[in-house]
Amino acid sequence: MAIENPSFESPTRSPKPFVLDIFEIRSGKFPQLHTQSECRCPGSHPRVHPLVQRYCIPNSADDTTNDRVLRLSPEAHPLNYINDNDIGTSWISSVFYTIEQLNHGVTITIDLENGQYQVFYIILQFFSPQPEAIQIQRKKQHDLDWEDWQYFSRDCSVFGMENNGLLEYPDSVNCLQLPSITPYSRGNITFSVLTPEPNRRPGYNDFYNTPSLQEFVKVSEIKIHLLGQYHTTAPSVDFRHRYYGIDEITVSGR
Ligand SMILES: [Ca+2]
Repeated sequence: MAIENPSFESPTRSPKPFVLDIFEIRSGKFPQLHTQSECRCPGSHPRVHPLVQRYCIPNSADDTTNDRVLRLSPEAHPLNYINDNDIGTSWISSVFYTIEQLNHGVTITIDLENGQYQVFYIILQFFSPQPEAIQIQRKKQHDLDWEDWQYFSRDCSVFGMENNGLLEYPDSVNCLQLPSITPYSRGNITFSVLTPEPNRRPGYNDFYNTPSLQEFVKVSEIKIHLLGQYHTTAPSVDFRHRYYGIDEITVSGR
């Protein structure tokens, strides 16, 4: 849609009273303004080009304007790259200036939308060095509280838990110990609910006769808390290396 600038005469030169000018502006056709939000256009060009969607144009510009910029910088790493089914695109967090900030970490919340699922796997594929600890929680339903689901840590005592603790019941939660050495990048961590390794989950091979396990896989929202990081917490490491990057989070369920 073309946008017209309402034209009106300057009150200093016009014999018309100033209120009439106001009236004309109010009664004119307002341009449809856009603000930068999810469209990922820069503030100077906040409107997605109506014909060529990879471009952004100024609010007041005509559809045929040549004043346009690319909608998404090829250098950008927005959060939706975390689950775009493309291992070649990565979300990258902001940089952590201090070790304390890094140890506090970030929380990623995934709303599965459209209700409740049975989730059996979560795979985290990292672009950056891996966090040293991960807490995964789930909500069975949107109106219920968060429940612990799985912990991972290089040293599970940070969560007050033992390394690779036994799973006493089908819905028990433990902390799996992460290796002391991990790749600097492109590592991955998998949470598999129904698995005999490294600790056998009671009922894993008899899912349909284990009601508590069926409850344990019900999910409507997932929260993944990343804490600390391998490789980057030595004082000699430049703080600009302290960020999280994730190529893809895969949630497998039905
Ligand atoms: Ca991706």
